[in-house]
Amino acid sequence: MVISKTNENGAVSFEQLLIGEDTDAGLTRNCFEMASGSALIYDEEMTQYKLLWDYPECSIEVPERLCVSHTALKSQGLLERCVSLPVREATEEEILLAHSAEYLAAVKTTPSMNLEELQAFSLQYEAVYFHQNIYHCAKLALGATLQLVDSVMTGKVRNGMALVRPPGHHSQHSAANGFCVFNNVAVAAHYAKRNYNLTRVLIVDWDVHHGQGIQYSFEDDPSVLYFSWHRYEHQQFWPNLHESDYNAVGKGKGTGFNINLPWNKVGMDNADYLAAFFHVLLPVAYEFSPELVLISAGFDSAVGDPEGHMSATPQCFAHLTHLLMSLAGGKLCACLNPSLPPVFRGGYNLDSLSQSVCQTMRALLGDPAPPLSGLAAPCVSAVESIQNVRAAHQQYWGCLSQDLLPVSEPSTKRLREGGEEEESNGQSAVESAQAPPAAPPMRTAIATPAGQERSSLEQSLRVEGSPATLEQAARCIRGAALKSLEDEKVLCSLGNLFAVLDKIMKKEVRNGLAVVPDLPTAAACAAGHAINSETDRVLVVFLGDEEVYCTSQHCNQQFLQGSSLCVSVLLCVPLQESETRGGLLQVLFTLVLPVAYGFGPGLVVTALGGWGLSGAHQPDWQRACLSLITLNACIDSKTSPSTQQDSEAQAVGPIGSSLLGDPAPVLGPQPAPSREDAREVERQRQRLQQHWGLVQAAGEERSHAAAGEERSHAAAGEERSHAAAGEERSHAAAGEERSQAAAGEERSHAAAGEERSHAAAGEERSRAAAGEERSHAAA
Ligand code: Q6P
Ligand code: ZN
Repeated sequence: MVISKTNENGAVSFEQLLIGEDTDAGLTRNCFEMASGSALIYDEEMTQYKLLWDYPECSIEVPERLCVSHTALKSQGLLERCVSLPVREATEEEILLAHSAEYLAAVKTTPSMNLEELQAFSLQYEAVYFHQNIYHCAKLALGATLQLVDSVMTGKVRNGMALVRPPGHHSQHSAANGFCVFNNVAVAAHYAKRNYNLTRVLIVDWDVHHGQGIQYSFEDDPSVLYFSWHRYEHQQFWPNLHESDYNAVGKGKGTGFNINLPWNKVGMDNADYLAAFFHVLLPVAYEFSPELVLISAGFDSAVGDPEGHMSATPQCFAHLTHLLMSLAGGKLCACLNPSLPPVFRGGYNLDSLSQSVCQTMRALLGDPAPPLSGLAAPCVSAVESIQNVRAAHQQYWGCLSQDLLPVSEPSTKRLREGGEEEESNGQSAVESAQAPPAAPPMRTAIATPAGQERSSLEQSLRVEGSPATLEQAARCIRGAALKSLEDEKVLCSLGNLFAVLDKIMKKEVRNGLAVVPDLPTAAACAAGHAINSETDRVLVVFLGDEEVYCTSQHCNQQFLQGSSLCVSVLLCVPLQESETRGGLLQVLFTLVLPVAYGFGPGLVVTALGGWGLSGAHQPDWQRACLSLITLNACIDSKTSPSTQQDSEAQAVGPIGSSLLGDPAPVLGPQPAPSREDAREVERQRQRLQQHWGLVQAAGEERSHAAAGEERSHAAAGEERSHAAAGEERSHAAAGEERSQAAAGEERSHAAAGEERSHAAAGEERSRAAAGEERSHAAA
């Protein structure tokens, strides 16, 4: 119910725009409990042990690993923004949560050992050394991790980071392994379960090595979901375990709660890592809905690491962190096991490791994530790994259950070759060491009803613009939609919308929110206005029900009006079944985020409508929060003015809260998407993956699942036909052609003049963006 009334100067106050059933309940920010601040736990004492004899296997595990990261945090001014917490020694009882009494007793004898004894003791285990002070340090490393868990669980801080040494994820019930003495993260998960009665803990292990120790600790435990990606190369890479492969899904009651994503090639980059998050980790993690997230944060998975040989940039870790921060109400503990210090790599100003650590800390502190490079598409080998782990888990997770994916025969074979040339040396990818520009001091601009500011969104900037004129609007949109602007109520709300946008574009605020009566028109105007103001690329996302989708169709062409510099993408995702949240999550992770990252917008306009947002269904508001937070993460110092229908004013509180950086509420375990939603998502996926590589979650076969269908999309100028033996596609828009025969595939990208061919035993890949070419000889 909306009434508009003009006052003397022609402005319509929002109080008059929004009336009726709207109550202040909708403007309450604290719809869930919130903690703030980030902890940093570190103690120099943990640098006080080192390798005392010649042991090449362990020579890279040096004390500098730790202090280098700490120094970097200090010099970037991040230390002072954190809550500093003291370390403590873990108790024996705590150690026993993940280790045997015999093992503890053995380790306890090491402080009094002489050099030969230490050496002999170390040799019972693999790739680990002992020192008189390591038992003490191992207790501090574990104690620091538990301090972090305590401060996050008690709400003293929202999240935090523990910088510890020795690391933990390889250590086992009765064995030290791979530089690790006690399994810090595994004990922390047991501890959190026991002390805080948690029933769902997520462990994300983004270290380049498989944390087999964590896997063993929770294999049959459904209350701890363990995700690890790792360099694997068909078991050729350490620790060379069969159980590190994708088919190790857990045991007994814990079946489905162990997720391994083995990388069978080196050189995995930002696109590969993000694709793993979009298509495996995030859907499963949100379905699981942890109460606490622990990251086993090794940075040997970043570019420049001599062990990992991967190519993801430090900036990528800000995004990975950000994407996990909407889980568990923001309760996130990053347990850092720093890898090699820069002295070993020729000392650039700020090396890959330090930058990765700082990027992670910045994300925890709530800074906007930096732009990412190289997001065209995951490589063939990564897609195969992703497809295989999805297939292995499809019977355990609703979000994967509609897939019916076959396990794909890897196109990479055992032999690793030709990898070297495709890796960057680390130096080039670690270009910009200078601190990113500071985020705007004020975070969110909100144009909402006057008179309701008493609510808890006081940290936002209230914005009210003068009503837009028809001429102003005509500069933003054309055609039929202009007609709807004759309504003065619409012009008034547009004035407010433009005012919010201007604040964002002048970088006075990071994001904003406006309530509008006509969603599609407002979104089109917002995009047009931004583009007119020299925003390069605008992403417009409609998330809503059928009604929103249909009404937004008519303004489709308005989004295509831009010049070559100004591109906007319109992503309409109608959901058939408005009752299930699974569908929304599916859309968000497998469609919206991949397209958003691939597009790299300068501005995101999220249009939220439908789904009964106006009703008293708090879960719906929460979903809205969630979608905004996640989108917020992917854009530079970004901005998502979300427009929404005035009938949904009650969602303003939760959404505003999200924009202000509050953590999303815990939604609880999520249902599988409905059949209808899943079908719709799949249909959209087929369409979108033609242009957006990150949408791809499986190899070529999946496009045949649709049983030899034929479609043509006139609008996008694309054509596709499937024949029994292969497929041909041409994409006018992307200037790309692809044909696949049984024995291989050839692609050429007109734009970049590149060529690829896949033979049975090898593959070639090239990325337009980077203009690079890689080739792998036949194995
Ligand atoms: C690597 C051991 C053995 C080579 C055998 C954060 C630390 C780590 C430890 C790796 C141990 N290499 N030929 O945890 O995972 O990075
Ligand atoms: Zn590692």
